[in-house]
This record gives sequence, structure tokens and C-alpha cells, in this order.
Amino acid sequence: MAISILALAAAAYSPNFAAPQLAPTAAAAHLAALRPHPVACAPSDDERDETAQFLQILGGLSLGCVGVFSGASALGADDVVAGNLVLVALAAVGAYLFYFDGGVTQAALASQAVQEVASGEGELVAQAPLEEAESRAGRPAAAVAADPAAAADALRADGVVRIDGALSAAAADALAAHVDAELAAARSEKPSLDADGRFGPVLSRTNRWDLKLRRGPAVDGALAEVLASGGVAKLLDHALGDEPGGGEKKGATLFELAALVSDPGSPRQPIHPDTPRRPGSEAPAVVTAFVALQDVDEEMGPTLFLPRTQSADAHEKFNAPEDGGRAKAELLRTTPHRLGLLKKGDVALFDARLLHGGLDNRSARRRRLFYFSFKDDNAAVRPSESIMDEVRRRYSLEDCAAWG
Ligand SMILES: O=C(O)CCC(=O)C(=O)O
Repeated sequence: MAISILALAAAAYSPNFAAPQLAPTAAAAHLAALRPHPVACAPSDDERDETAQFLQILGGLSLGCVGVFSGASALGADDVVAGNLVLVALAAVGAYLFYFDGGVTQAALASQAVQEVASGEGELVAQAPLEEAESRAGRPAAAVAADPAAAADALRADGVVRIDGALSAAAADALAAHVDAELAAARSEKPSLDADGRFGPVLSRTNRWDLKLRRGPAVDGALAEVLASGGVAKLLDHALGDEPGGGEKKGATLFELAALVSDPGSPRQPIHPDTPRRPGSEAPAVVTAFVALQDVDEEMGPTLFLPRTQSADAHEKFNAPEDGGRAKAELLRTTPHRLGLLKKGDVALFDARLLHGGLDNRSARRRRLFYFSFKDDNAAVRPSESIMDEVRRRYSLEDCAAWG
């Protein structure tokens, strides 16, 4: 689930995103989910720490200024010279904070820029139509497992297809409890430089985690069930490695294995693809499954998908920085969207090039998505960080479908 934060930060300062146009729209419930909202939740522990740190810095700076001014005056400098010395000292401290504070200041600025991008995008997307039926219901898993052709065509055309009931309620509950326990344990661990970290690089991190999962009964069982009886393995087999007129089909390898958890108060993410388009290739390199571990309603920050934006045309518009973001703004304003309003056990399966992003969780409930992706063995793609090293590049689609 990686994307360049710097690219997003640059986009935040493009004129089209600073001043998105608001058009009157039909009043519909989904707009509440799409429009950007002020975050009305209690501050997180991280935010409290940042405030305390800010107050400490402010206090230290004030004392420092008084100290420099008094010291310079005591040494015989007149007020102008003493004042200039204070300014020089402030500039030096500012430079230190920006470049040598372990990245805290830069990270805070980047994160603010990312949220500005997300907010501007929300205003634009809210003007485009919602694909309501596809947001609320998908194809039954049993039907997909029996005959995947129609779902495979939909995935190829739209870049996203929904499969309902691919994971049993019992398996979803077991995995949800496992994710909660693993997240609590991972958050209390001290990060170690030599160990494989537990978190992937998710966008908009306040109250949101990309928790890498280890193999174990709950994870193996859920993955195998979604792949085998849920029909997803057949869809992946269709989607990956079938370059029309292309070379030999090799198969697919497990690429990501993790859980996305967004707690109340998590902000919306900027819209993004997970992988770029490969020049000269129409087929996806990576296909990702989001599996709901509880029902997801509009308040819980469902995933927003922009169907058919896996195309070369959409990527060109989305990534056209030289026009100041105009083509991107037009794309977002006019492309119909879908929401991942999944019931427990439903799956949103999507081409990783598709534009998408998680919305803000305005509910009082935790949203957990079990997710995994497979990569076409023919494709060269930058490795993802959303998988434990012990699982990376080791298991084929066939291996995983037989787990459990
Ligand atoms: O949370 C979601 O629904 C989507 C997350 C996502 O797209 C990402 O982290 O890359």
C-alpha cells in the first residue's frame, strides 16, 4: 500500500487543489461519506505528545531569546545588535528543527499537505455520480466459484469487482479478534532496527494502521477460504499473467498479506493507485483483495473506488503535474465512484493500478479489512512493504489456496 508522500505534498500546492470548485449536487446520503469532514474526535496519544513537544519547544525558544538578548546586552551590545543576535539564533534553531530533529517537523508538514490533498479531492469526487447498486451488493461467492468468467470480465473492464460471502462469519470473527490482539501487541512493542517491523507504510496514519500478518490458523484459514470456496483464486488466475498475445503464463505469487485497521477519527486518504502502469502492458501486475471482517457502513470510512481508472488515459490525467492539476481535478469531478460498503465476509477485488483510497471513519466503530494481493510472476514490480519477510516471495496462488 505504498505511494510517494512527496508527490502528494507537491500536489497539495497546485492551484486546483487549493481552490476546488464546489457545485451544487443532489442531496444523497453517500455525499456525507464523500465530503471532507473536520475531525471531531479526541486527540490521539501521538497528537497529545506532539502538542506537549510543541509547548516545550515554544517555552525553550522564549527563554532562549530572553537569555541571548540579556547576555548580549550584558556584554555591552546595544539593543539592535542584541535583537539581531536573537534573530540569528532563532534562524539557527529553526534550521536545526527542520533538518536535524529526526524528521519530526518535515513529517508533520508532509502529513498536513497529504490531508489537504485528500480534502480537496473529497470536494471534487462528491460532484460525480455514485454507482449505488455496485456499492451495496456484489456477485455471490458460490456463483463466482462455479463460473468465474463474468466476474473476471467485470474485473478486467472496471478494475474492481465485488464478491459477496467469500469468507464465513465464523472465520471473519476469528480473524478480527486475531487482528485486534496482534495490533495491540505490535503497538506496545518497541520498534527494533534488526527485526522486520509490523507496520506497512499506510497513508494518513492517524488512527490507521497497515498491520502485516504472520502465518497462523486464523490467517491461513481465511486466505485459503477466500481463495478456494470464495472463488477468488479462479479470478486471480484469469486476471494475472494473461497478457493478450503475450508470452508464456507463469502463475502468481503472494505479494502482500496484512490488515488495514481504521479506528474512529482516522482521516480520509488521498486517492492513489498502489502500482503504476507498466509501459506496453494492459494486464495488471498485481491484484488485491480487501476482505471485510465486519460490516462496513458509510460512517466507517469505506474504501472509495474509481472504476475504470486503471486505464492509461486515467493515469495520464491523474499524473499530469505540468497542467497544475487541472486534468486530475476534471477526472475526479467526472468519474463515477463506488464505495466498499461490504458486509462481513464480502470481498472487493481490484486491479492495484485502480485509483482508490480509504475514507474517514466518523463512526464509533473500528473498521478492519483483511487484505492480500498476488503478483503476476512475469511482471517486475517494486516489492511491497506490506508483507512479513518470512512470507515474502515464498508462496504461489496454489500453495495459499491449499492452506488452512
Ligand atoms: O483503507 C482503505 O479502505 C484503503 C486503504 C488503501 O488504499 C491504502 O492504504 O493504500
